[in-house]
Amino acid sequence: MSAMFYFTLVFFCLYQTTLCQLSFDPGCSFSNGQCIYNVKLGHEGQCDSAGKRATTDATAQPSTSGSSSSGLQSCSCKDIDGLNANMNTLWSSITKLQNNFNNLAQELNVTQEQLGMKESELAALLTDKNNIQALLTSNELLLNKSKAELASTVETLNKELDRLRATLGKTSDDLSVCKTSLNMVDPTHTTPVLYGDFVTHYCDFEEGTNCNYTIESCTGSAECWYKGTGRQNVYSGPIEDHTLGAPSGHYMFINPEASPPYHSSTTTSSAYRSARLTSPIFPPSNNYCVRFWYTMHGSDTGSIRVYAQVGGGDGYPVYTKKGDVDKDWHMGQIQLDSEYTASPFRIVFEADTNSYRTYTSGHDRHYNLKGYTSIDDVYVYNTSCSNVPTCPAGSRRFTANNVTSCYSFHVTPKSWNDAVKVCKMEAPNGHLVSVNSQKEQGFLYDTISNDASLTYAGTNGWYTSGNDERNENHFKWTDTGYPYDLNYTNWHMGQPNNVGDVQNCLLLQYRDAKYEWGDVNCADKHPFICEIHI
Ligand SMILES: *[C@@H]1O[C@H](CO)[C@@H](O)[C@H](O)[C@H]1NC(C)=O
Ligand SMILES: *[C@@H]1O[C@H](CO)[C@@H](O)[C@H](O)[C@H]1NC(C)=O
Ligand SMILES: *[C@@H]1O[C@H](CO)[C@@H](O)[C@H](O)[C@H]1NC(C)=O
Ligand SMILES: *[C@@H]1O[C@H](CO)[C@@H](O)[C@H](O)[C@H]1NC(C)=O
Ligand SMILES: *[C@@H]1O[C@H](CO)[C@@H](O)[C@H](O)[C@H]1NC(C)=O
Ligand SMILES: *[C@@H]1O[C@H](CO)[C@@H](O)[C@H](O)[C@H]1NC(C)=O
Ligand SMILES: [Ca+2]
Ligand SMILES: [Ca+2]
Repeated sequence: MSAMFYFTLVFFCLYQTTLCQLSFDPGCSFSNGQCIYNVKLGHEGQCDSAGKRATTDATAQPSTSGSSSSGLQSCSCKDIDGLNANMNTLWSSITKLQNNFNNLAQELNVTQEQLGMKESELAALLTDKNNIQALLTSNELLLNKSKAELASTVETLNKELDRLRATLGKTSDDLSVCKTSLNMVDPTHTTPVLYGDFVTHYCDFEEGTNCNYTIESCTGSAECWYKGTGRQNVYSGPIEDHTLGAPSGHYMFINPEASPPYHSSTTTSSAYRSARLTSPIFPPSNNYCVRFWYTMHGSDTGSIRVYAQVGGGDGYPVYTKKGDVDKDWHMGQIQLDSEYTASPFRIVFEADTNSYRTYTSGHDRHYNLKGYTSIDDVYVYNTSCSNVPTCPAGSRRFTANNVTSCYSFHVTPKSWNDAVKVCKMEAPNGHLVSVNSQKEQGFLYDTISNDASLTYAGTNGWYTSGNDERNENHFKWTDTGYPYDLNYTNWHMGQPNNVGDVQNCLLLQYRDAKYEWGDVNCADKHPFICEIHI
């Protein structure tokens, strides 16, 4: 019996905590599960009392504000600062609501699991069935009621978030119209961009189906795309795949060693072979944006050509890259207009090589096999490239050592590989966070400890991009696909310790020691932080 009462108490404490967190959310107060929302729209700015911009901001050009009467008549500097302040207020409200929402969603699940556990314990311990039944029913009623209230709070929050996003979108539009009409561009303030109604078809080539990309069959001496891990050849890139940046990640490459033709001379023109990797069919839209990562390295590197195949025909390439670049991963971007995208189409990645070997008196004399071309992490968006936001909604910006990034905190625990995938979906240059300085560590710690729901979610640590799968006890940051050494470190005493020989992932592990680091098993599930360099 005491077990059930204890549990009920715990449950209500959780529930109360949630309400408390929500009720000090500025602007949002709760009564009967209803969110009463009230945004205070700030109007502070840097304009003087006459409504002129009183700054030395070189990009605000007073001379052009006179000519702005040809644009928005009613738009003044004061309006801009007002809109700016409104937007920041809305934006921070959305972030808070989003965190509370995630927290609530998690608590609902935890509660259901706990209930199942305690019920079975009780059933085994107590013998008086009638009493138990009555007790269970009365507690179940209580719990059902609480669950329903939680569910309705979640729903209310969800609606509120949608409404705020819409308002923010509109304010953001107004601001940019206003700024454009005054010919003002402020490079230090980047308007948060909202996700539009586009979808992303993303392929990291980790699964066997290759996301329905097909490899042209290669017979005889034809060239072919292969799936690879790690480094194929000391003369060539890459050293790891682009997604995980670790030995278990995969990418596609053409293999000049597969069946290089024999040549009696060094004339390589007849050694030419090409290979194709063809996407599934994409449905029509006004525009498409394609982004992909490639390496091209080696003295005999050929080229990559990308086609947008409409009907049966290739047309001319929409993207071409030729020759030896280097061992690093680079991003290619293609903007496709409606001439290509008005009807269903496919994307074709074609790569070629001239590698060959010479043959003299029955012996292979020379292998000329230095021309690897690889691709990984292909993004196909059914909108134009300029519509795809650089940073996900709700992320936070921070600059340390001249590097600005946006960071998003994900409270639902995932394995390291699954967490990387979430970060990759956010942006082509997204990955788990790499903590490169004391400043960055401090920013992460401050952000988490200033937010009740992040503090609560991060009890058992946050994943970073640090990984030593390649070389035990040589942790590297993996965010670029070209793993690099930890310069700054912040290990907890006694860490890393590779307990059980299975700890290859770097966790911001010790909350009570300002998130000093430890190594853990990458299969363990933890909340995680994504970082996008901008
Ligand atoms: C609840 O748990 C189930 C199964 O564990 C999971 O599929 C689902 O996403 C969870 N829901 C939330 C809101 O966390
Ligand atoms: C509690 O909710 C469950 C599922 O919604 C339902 O099956 C059960 O009958 C409810 N219990 C009581 C006591 O109302
Ligand atoms: C992108 O595709 C999705 C799903 O097919 C569709 O709902 C959306 O309207 C499309 N967006 C554009 C801009 O075409
Ligand atoms: C691949 O094709 C199958 C069958 O048409 C479809 O169910 C699946 O969603 C596709 N996968 C991707 C990643 O497009
Ligand atoms: C940051 O960049 C500026 C201008 O490029 C340079 O003057 C400054 O030394 C850099 N600071 C650091 C810490 O690298
Ligand atoms: C590592 O840190 C030191 C000292 O902060 C700095 O001088 C050096 O440039 C850093 N190296 C890299 C590769 O960031
Ligand atoms: Ca990959
Ligand atoms: Ca450890």
